[in-house]
Amino acid sequence: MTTQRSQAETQLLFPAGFAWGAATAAYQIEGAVAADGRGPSIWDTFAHTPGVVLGGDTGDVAVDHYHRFREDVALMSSLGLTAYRFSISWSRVQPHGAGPANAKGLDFYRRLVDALLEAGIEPWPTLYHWDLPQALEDAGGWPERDTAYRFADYAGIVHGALGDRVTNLTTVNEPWCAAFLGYASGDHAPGRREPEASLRAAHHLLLGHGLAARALRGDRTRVGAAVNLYAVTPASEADVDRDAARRIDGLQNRFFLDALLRGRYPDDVLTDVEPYDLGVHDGDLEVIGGPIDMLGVNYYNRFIVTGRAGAAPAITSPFAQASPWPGSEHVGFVRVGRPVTAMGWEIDESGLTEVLTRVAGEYPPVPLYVTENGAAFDDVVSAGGVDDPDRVAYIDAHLRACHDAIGAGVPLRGYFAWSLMDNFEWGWGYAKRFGLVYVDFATQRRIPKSSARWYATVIERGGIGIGTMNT
Ligand code: IFM
Repeated sequence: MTTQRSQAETQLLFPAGFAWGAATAAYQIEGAVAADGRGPSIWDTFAHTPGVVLGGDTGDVAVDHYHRFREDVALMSSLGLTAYRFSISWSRVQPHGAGPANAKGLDFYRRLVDALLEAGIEPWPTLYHWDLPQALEDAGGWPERDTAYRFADYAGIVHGALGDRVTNLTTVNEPWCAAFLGYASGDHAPGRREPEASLRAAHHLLLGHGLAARALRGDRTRVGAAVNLYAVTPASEADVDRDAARRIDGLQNRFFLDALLRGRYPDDVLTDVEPYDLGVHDGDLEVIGGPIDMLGVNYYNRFIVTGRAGAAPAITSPFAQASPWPGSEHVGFVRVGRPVTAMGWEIDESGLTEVLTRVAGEYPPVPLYVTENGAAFDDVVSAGGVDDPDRVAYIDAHLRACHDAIGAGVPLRGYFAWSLMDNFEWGWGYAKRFGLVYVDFATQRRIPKSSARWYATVIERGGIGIGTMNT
């Protein structure tokens, strides 16, 4: 009894039933891009374009999860994960983005889901993590309204195949990135630099979410979306900086939150992007703002912004040339000297508490999950192992931030570390390692880092130690 009490007193415990997970995405891990009838996606095309991905890397092989998923599920099991968030490759399921399902593609996800369930790990599939079938991009991509309807059809196919064994289904992951890195800055596939198209893409991604959510919600299926939110702070109290913060908060956070949770776009953001036509039809926002069962929050860092000329752009790609903020291209991003990850992103866990309490405090109630949070560091193998104390410290600090949010009344129900294992980090190729598990990309050998062992202890104890990092 005494032992139990003293253990509880020295730990920050999370609520019973809290989901302890890790996350990945299809193009970043699966490889096998031509296997079993998979069609090309915009990321296949983009990654094979010279000069857009560091080192000319592609996801052709990635970490070969398509062939090694059983080994990977065993790894998850050894960490004690209770949930695993992954994405489904649309072009495995519908090679050309429309028409009948490719049975072999669906079978892969059936096998994966079954393996997870057998291991006692809850599958959390995401339907769209940026890999639009190339055929749909050829027809105009997300800026075309029809893509939203094609997405809803695809969602129905996946639900038909997996709906009997999957409870939590996420529609779109980080629609901000898909829209604005894909169609405004061109840092991501399909690499277009067309501000109006990017705004239409954002609207149609949300519409696709809404159409899918309306069709799939049911007794068994809980549907939500995952948005990447940032704490946004003006670099100074000057009007020009406060306006910059309003703009970035508007397009990065409120555009998506207001649409999903209130069924409207913020007036000030619509004014900021006034010259552009988003292609909104009557009734769209009712569809987008229809009920959801949970909201995923992806959090990495805080933006400190200025409207003054001469500040640096945000770090969105090694080759960044254009702004991903249409209508607010002048805004600059400032560093304040905090420690950075290998991405150059300053670490600020207080921003996570801030965004979670903001969503819970300012919007209609919805269960929240941190669906991504983690850090890249320059990990090295030494004596057969990988010691990554910086990642342990990062996740420890962010879990404390989650605990603070729960203490403040936020209905936070789970946490997914990004990422389960090292993988293809988009424009950075294989140069940035976010994994709890190290992958030797030449041999595909998986080596759990010390952060993986530490996270396993956290999961086992249901919380983190006060004043220590439970190592
Ligand atoms: O790797 C990405 C992921 O695909 C989406 N969210 C951010 C991660 C780190 O950049």
